[in-house]
Amino acid sequence: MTEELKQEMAGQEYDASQIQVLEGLEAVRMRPGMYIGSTSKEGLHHLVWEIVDNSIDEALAGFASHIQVFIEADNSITVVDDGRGIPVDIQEKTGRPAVETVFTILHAGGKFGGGGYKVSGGLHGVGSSVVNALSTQLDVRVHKNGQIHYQEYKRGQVVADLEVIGETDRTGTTVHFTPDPEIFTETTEFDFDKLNKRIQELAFLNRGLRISITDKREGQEQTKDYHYEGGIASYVEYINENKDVIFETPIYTDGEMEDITVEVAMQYTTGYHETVMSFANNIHTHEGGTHEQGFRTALTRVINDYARKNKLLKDNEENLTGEDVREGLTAVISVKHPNPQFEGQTKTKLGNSEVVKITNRLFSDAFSDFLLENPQIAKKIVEKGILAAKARVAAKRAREVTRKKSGLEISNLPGKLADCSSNNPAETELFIVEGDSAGGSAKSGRNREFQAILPIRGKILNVEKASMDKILANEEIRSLFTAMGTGFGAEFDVSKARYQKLVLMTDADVDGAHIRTLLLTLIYRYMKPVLEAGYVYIAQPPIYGVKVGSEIKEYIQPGANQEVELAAALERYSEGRSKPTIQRYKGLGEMDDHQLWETTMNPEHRLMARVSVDDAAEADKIFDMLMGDKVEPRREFIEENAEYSTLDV
Ligand code: TSJ
Repeated sequence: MTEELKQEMAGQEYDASQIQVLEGLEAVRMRPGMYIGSTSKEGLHHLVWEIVDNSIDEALAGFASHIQVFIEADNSITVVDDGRGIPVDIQEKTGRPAVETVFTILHAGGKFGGGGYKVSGGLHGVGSSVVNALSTQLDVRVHKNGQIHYQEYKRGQVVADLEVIGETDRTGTTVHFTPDPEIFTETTEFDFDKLNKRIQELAFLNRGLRISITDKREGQEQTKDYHYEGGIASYVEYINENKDVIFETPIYTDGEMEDITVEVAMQYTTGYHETVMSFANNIHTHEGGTHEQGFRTALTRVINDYARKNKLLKDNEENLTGEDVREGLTAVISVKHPNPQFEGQTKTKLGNSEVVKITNRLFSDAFSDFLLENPQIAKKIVEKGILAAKARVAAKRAREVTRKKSGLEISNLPGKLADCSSNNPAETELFIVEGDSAGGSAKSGRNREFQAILPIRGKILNVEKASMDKILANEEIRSLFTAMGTGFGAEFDVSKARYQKLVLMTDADVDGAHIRTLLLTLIYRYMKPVLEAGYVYIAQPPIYGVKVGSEIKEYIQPGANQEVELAAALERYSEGRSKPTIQRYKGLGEMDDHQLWETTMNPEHRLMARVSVDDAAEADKIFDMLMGDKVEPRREFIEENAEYSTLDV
């Protein structure tokens, strides 16, 4: 309590309730932000709404029809209404006139008189006493019972008792206040556009209300007067003013259930943009809430029901989605609730759960009646939704194509893939061939009908150390996944494999073994289902061929017994007229196309080893060892594999 107040109290008898009053308004001045949100420009304008809301309530109660707001030349505000006038009789509890209590007791505004409900009140739920506390001066004139009752306050404190200052032939309340620059340190200047915008909105939200704003400040004198018999239907028309609409008059419905009134106005534009605005007790619920939820559900259901009943949607066609039926929609939903619960980050989400079913039922009934009574409009609405659904499906498809292009789908087959002509994965084979020269031989030697060749060059990426996007950025790896058509990562789908044989064809030397290990590791880690399905093979180019004349009679595979097998074969063919000769094969690159076909690719002669998951796991371990930080095991591996690969798969 200030010294000033204490001194005042010392000279006068105050009862307990009056001490509370003084302390209450003093608290408002101490922490204004707690009552009006902030003391910035926002808070300053909030004062106007705290006052205007009372007149709106009087209008909603059915007693006021005209509200005027003036920005006075000195930046003070006057609000005038033609309601019953704030009661001036002495209240039992306080022994003071009701109007004085309104301005001097925190939270007392509008709570007396009973009946109806306080619809407005802003986000902070405070009243006129707060405005009084934060104004250097405030005066009220109540026109009631043929008399003009007057009282003035300074920084919330009563200047003099309520007095009669004249006669009148009307009723109503006029409040005039000057915001305190000690509180509003940022600015005390009102923004006409800001007040005007909200005043127009209040006019839309309160059908039939006349509300005006007048700027009396020098050089910017102007008046805006609003009065919408259509209420929120006019709001929808206003929003759609410069848009093409699919029917002229907005659909409008209002209803009441359990003391909750619900109004909905809506109109479709020919465009795609959705504008759904909702309000609860004239407060814009930016975050939506239960009223919007009820509306959306009803809109979707009613349109689908109508479309089905009228065969606009066939039995085999899917329902329109909420998004479909809201394309091009402009809608305003306004509910008035005796006890609104505001939730969400900015307290602009209506939380009252009963509002879902009330809004749903009231709107559903009205809207389905409307569709029945206006079949041409109904047809247009349904057709617009169907068009939106088609566009949605097409857009999804387009997105998938885009994803395929940027990703690893078959629409973007790698340039160096020599694909086969068959589309039957059960019979097709993909050869991964090390090196360009072997790749060239394989391409010309293969059976184009069912064999595809993907040459890869050099060492591929260390998939263990690389991040997912690095792996996906690697050209060799991308080529492999793209050619296989299986997708990658979470989207991997073995059933999409374009080949049910994936054949690794690498040289029988240490580099070949290394590359094969890398490939197996990649497959093990990123294509495991392909391994599990048994699709992965390793080509087994022979080390020797046993030739009689120009014909190759037998191939000898590399291995520990290769010399014994060669001798046995020579034995078998030495009985004939011409002596068998030995053909020795080195790397893949040393075979011509015909030889490569005959020895390694022709299903009639070739040997291929199917790779099991365990084999690949082993390769993966070897890979870890090769790529790991330890030098010793790596050298051992390379020495052991110097001759040819002994990776037993
Ligand atoms: F907020 C305010 F107090 F400053 C204020 C109130 C400011 C303005 C511009 C208007 C009003 C206001 C209050 N306008 N109309 C009313 N009505 C009543 O307070 C009222 C009148 C009669 C009865 C009754 O039951 O007879 C009840 C009420 C709440």
